[in-house]
Amino acid sequence: MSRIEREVVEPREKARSVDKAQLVHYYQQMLAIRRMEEALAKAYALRKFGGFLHLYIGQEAVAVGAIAALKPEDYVIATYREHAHAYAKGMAAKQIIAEMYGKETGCSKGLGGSMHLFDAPRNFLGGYGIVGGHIPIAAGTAYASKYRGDGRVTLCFFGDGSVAQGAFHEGVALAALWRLPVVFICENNLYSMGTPLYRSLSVTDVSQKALGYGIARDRFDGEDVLRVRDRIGEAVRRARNESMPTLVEIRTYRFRGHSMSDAGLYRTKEEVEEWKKRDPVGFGRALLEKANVPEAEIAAIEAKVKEEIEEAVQFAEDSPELAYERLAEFTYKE
Ligand SMILES: Cc1ncc(C[n+]2csc(CCOP(=O)(O)OP(=O)(O)O)c2C)c(N)n1
Repeated sequence: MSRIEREVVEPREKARSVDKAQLVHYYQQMLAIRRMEEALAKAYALRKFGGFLHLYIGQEAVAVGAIAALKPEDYVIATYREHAHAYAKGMAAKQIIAEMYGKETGCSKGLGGSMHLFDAPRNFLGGYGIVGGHIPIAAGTAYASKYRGDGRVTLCFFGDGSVAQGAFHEGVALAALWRLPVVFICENNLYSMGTPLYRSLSVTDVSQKALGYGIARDRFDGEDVLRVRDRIGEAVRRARNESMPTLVEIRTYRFRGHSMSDAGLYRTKEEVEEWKKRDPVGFGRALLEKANVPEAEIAAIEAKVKEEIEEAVQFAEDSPELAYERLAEFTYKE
């Protein structure tokens, strides 16, 4: 067992009573994210669109579980691996896929593409391409909420590669000092591109960074959507009721490469296969089976998801590109 593998072993919580409709909803969301990204990978390989594409496959329970703990008026801000967070916050697969294709019907009129999804009405404040660059922005939105007294919470997602960045410390320090209603979620998928965490941080328990700022922390494995929802739920309550930030480290794994051009030479096939045994989508299906949801009902959810994603791809294919003359309209404001 490698050093990385040893770090993610932890005891499981006891069984909980669960609401069937919620389980169905979480499974539908995780599966739709998985299928949407598989469709995106295929389209990218067929050169239907260019730029970068960082897939979230393997981490689905984190975005779905954490965002399930929010109210619609709460803010979510994320990095370049943000397709899942956008979908879980309510953006339609159509709008996401069309954005990747660079089409006018995309959420940013096709001008952003992957890394730049944004949906102001749903309070999804974006993907950001600069590692850690959005963490002070999250402190800013939480400051605005506190100043206005609007009761909103900001969830800020970032990778383990952000933790050594100055922006991380700046954002967390101010959030702690000013008691801001924000939850910092480090999605620790063990690698920053090809660099394992122990080569970039001397203390690989990321949650310990909270100690230096005097804020609450939590740390757990992220394959179980219900665990993620419940544990992030505690942090969200702390933010909303006590106006106090929390730093949460969720250990997870990306099954695909860092981006589409990553050959994955820094990890073994065996390691990837080992993690696939803890597939959050498979875990979600097992939760439905445990809750005695009939196989036919699960198959119906799966068929509906397939249809949703196929329709979204078709929508993107059929959509027009933004007319060249309109480009500046969204770039400059007089
Ligand atoms: C400030 C900055 N430095 C370097 C890069 C290049 N870069 C893009 S992604 C990445 C790795 C980040 O890894 P992590 O934060 O762990 O997120 P993950 O990709 O694992 O989700 C790097 C170094 C960047 N985008 N921004």
